[in-house]
Amino acid sequence: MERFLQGCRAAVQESRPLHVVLGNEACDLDSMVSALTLAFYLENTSESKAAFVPVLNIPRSELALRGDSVFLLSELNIPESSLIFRDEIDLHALHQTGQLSLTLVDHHILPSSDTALEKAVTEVLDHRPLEQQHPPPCRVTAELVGSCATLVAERILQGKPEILDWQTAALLHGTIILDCVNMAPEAGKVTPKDSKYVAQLEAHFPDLPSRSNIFESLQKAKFDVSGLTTEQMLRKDLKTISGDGTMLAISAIYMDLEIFLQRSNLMAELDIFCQAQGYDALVAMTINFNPHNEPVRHLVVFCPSMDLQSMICEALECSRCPPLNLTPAPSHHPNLRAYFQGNALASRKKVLPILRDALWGHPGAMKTPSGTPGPEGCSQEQMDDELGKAINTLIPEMCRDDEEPVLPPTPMNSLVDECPLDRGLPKLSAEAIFEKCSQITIARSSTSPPQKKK
Ligand SMILES: [Mn+2]
Repeated sequence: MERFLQGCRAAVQESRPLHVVLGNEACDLDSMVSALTLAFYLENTSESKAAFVPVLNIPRSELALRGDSVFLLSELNIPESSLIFRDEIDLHALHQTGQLSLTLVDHHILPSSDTALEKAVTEVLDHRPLEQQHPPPCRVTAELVGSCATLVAERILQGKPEILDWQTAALLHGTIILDCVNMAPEAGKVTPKDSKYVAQLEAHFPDLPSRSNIFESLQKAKFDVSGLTTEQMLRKDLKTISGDGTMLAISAIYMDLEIFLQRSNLMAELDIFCQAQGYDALVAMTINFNPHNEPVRHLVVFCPSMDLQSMICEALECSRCPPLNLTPAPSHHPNLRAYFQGNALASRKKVLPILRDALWGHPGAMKTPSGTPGPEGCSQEQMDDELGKAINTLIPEMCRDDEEPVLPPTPMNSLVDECPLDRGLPKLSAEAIFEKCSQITIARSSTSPPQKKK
C-alpha cells in the first residue's frame, strides 16, 4: 500500500491520464479508506494506461479534524504526506484536457461545484440508496451494507485476493468494524455481507487487531479533541446563525469548561477565529460527562461588543422555554462570560432558537415562522421536527431531547455525524438515530429529486 501511494504522488506530477478514486466531501474514515483501497486494487488489476490515484475530498489542513482517520493511518504507518488531497490536484483542469476518469466511492452524487465532472464518472461504489441514476456505461455497485469498505473488500477478495497486503487489510478491517459498531447486531448497522468480509480479512491475516480493540480505539480517536488547536476545536462542530446584520457562531466542544478556559492564548485565538470568519460573537457549548456518565454542560459567550454580549447573555439567562438555569462561572476577561448550565438536557438544538430569536429582536418567541429558511438553507424548524420524529420513533426514552447529532446541510460539514452522548447511552439507540438522521441529511442535501426506474 505504501509503495503504491508513493507511486501515486509521482503519477500526479506527470502529465498522463489519471483515474481518480474519490470519496465524499465529509471524508470520513469510510470514504478515505474506500478510496485508498479501491485505487490500490484497480492499479494492481486494471489494464488501463491511466494511473489510479485515490484523492481525499478535503483540503489537507482538514485531515487533523478526523481523529479516527489520523489514528488509523498512524497505527498502520501510512504517512499523511503520501496522501493526495483535493487542494493538491485540479480535477477540473484534468477533465478539461480529457485526462480524467473518475470512480466515486461512498457517495454517488457530485456536489454542485463538481457537476462539470459528472461526465468523467465511469464507476460508482456506494452503500446508500441511489438517488441519482448513472446510466451505462457507468458501472454502478450500490448495496445497503454497513460500510462502503465492505464493498471494496468484496471486490478485492473476489477479484484478486493475492494483492491484499496487511496494511490494506487492516484499513478495510478497522473501517468496517467502526462503521458497523463493532459488528453488534443490536446497533442495526451490520449486514451479513459486512460480517462475511470482516471474517475473511481475519482469515487472511490472523494478526489483525482484535475487533473490540480497534473499535474502541477508533471510537475514542473520533471524539478526542485534545490534539486539536483551538481553531480546529471550534470548527469541528460548528453552526452559525445570522440575523439583523449579526453573525453568531455556536460551537459544540467535547471538553470540560475549565480545561477549555485554560488553553494557552485562548482570548487571542477566539478573537482571531471570529475576525477571520466574520463572526460578531461566539457561543461555545462545552459538554463533558461526570462519573455517572451524565452530561455536564457549560456555556461560554465570547463577544468583544459589550452591547451584543449583554443582549446574548440576557437572552440566555432569561430564557424560559426552556430555562437553562445558568450560574455564572468565573471569567477573567471582559469579552468572555461563562456559565454552568443547570439544565443539562438543553442541547444546542434548544439553545439555537433562543439565540436566533434574540438576534431578530424578539426574545421569548420560541419559533420562527414555519418555512423560514434557516442558515442551512432549509427550514430549521422542519429539520428539528424531522429529527425529533426520528429520535422519538427510535427510542421513546430519548424524547426528552438529548444531544442530537449535528445535521449539516452538505456532507462538507458532517464531521460530527454522531451523538456525543454515545458513550452515555446504549449504543443501539444512538447508532440507530445516526443512521436515521444521515438518511434525512442525504435526502435534504440531494441536488436532484430521487428518480425511480420505470
Ligand atoms: Mn460510508
